[in-house]
Amino acid sequence: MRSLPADHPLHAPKPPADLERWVDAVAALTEPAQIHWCDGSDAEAAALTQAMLTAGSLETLHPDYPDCYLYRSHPNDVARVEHVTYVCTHDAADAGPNNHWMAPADAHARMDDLFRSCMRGRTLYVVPYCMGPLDSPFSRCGVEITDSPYVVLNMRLMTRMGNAALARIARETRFVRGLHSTGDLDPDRRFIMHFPEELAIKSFGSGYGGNALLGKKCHALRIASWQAREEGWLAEHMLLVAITNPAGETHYVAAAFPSACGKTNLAMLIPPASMPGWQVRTIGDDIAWLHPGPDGRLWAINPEAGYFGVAPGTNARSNRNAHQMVHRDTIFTNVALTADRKPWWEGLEGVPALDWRGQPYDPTVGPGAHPNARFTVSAKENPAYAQEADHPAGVPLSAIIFGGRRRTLAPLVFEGTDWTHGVLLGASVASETTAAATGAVGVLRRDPMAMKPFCGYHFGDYWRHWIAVGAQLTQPPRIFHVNWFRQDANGRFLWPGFGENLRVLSWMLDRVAGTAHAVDTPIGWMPTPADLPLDGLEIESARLEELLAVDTQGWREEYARLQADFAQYGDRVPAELHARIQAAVERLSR
Ligand code: GTP
Ligand code: SPV
Ligand code: MN
Repeated sequence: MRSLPADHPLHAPKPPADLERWVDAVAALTEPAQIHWCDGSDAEAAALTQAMLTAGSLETLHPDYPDCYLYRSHPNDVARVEHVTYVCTHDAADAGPNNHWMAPADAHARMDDLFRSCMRGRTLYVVPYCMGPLDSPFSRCGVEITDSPYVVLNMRLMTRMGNAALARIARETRFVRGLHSTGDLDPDRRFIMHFPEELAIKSFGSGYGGNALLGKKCHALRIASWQAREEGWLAEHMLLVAITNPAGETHYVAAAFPSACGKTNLAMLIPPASMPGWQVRTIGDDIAWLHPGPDGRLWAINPEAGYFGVAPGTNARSNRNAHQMVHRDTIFTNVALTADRKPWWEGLEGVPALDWRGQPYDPTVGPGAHPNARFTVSAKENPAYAQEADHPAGVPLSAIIFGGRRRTLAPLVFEGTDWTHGVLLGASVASETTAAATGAVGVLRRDPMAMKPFCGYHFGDYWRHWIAVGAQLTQPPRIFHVNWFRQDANGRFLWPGFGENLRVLSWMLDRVAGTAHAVDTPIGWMPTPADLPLDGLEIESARLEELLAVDTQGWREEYARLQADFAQYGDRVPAELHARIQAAVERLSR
């Protein structure tokens, strides 16, 4: 007798009783026409895709894009909605000034009102998933209940979804419960609620990625950051990358940049032709879970299995790997279309025929693709995929990089003098807002550790926890701050960025090895232009000087702003951070 394929539905493990009870209770509240337990199989994905094509909610693309589809979301539902995202803890103080807060009982009541009967005529999908390798002790499971087949197809690419995850859930006792409905897409009836004390999420009224793919920001950052503090680890908005130098030595680096500020690009970096022998491979592009290891190093896993990446700006020059990657098995959301139905966005050649709303393209009306148009694709499609992404123990970090999008002040790169100073570098990240969240774009705001929208508890407690984790490390990663986004008076970027960023990474790895020179400045250690490997790069020396200068008056003002920003977190801010600011200010005043 032939054995069944591994993903055959007959292999479905028996769900634990409390999961079945929860599904029954949700079904009683939401009244779906039917219930479907997702097994994660190819056949299931094909059937869902076919149903969406028939319904007209997915569209096929040019034959050069096999198994790729276009999805257009509601025009009012194109980004994360931070103003209606809540952390609902019993004590409001625990959520911190960095989160919107609602009492758990009130939040449940309000959400249950919205969910009542909301799935009539729809299918309720039960989506078991695992964040992280299925056999890793660091991974955590969840179940998302949703009425959106688009969410199911995305969760299948972004997580280890289906029977294998359900089998782990059946073995373990704890899983995160995420309840999602697209609802009626009324922005006034849209809420994303987190209950970290209950390991629960309720999301209503949006189908957009960060609001609706509950394994991602809701579970793997907001809920996980809370769990991580209780359990002694860190859940971070970080890419993970393996960098091999010409000598064949591999270092693992994590980097936190705010949304749409370059994580996917750095994670998939292509070395410039003038740096032969370097190799960069991707472990993750958005989220990293960090654990202090018994060896005193900090170990990292990527809890995700795919990328939900920014499409605009992606092209063969800026990111050849990503450009190749999104030519098969990809879901495109809110991109434009060429006349022959190829996906199009700003940064690609030519002009589209239809814009992201499906209207004839008119450049006077707006961009072709939505600025937050995204691609969803399995990480396995990445030509630079690192096998280490599947290692249950993760990878040991040599360096952590923080960065923001800042036209002025922040230099190209500087280095923390030790772990605690590195925590200050992270806590002081500020960045111009992007289209990844609704609201004004280009406004400078403080975004500590790139976690402003994602930290599930009080920032003061979070920085304290960061310092406590560092205290356990005998071989901590070095911590750096970068800014790829400095501009000249004409609004031109001073630094070429993208692949050329490897020059800065090379200096960092030499710092890790103890071989690179740096200058001791009031803000941290900095390279001089001569310390960076710049062979093969044409850049005026005046620009380099500007990129690597410390503006004394500007930094005095910056630290004053930082102190004012920290003041809102009161006495939960670790005294060590105040002391480090004070020390820097004194040096700047000498
Ligand atoms: P999320 O998925 O939203 O968390 O964002 P991300 O950090 O992964 O953003 P991504 O890498 O997709 O960056 C998107 C934007 O940053 C695009 O507009 C890119 O063109 C721009 N970008 C990335 N790297 C660089 C760089 O080195 N220099 C410049 N000037 N722009 C960059
Ligand atoms: C971000 O906004 O940081 C993203 C996209 O990575 S989303 O998953 O929508 O949050
Ligand atoms: Mn992100």
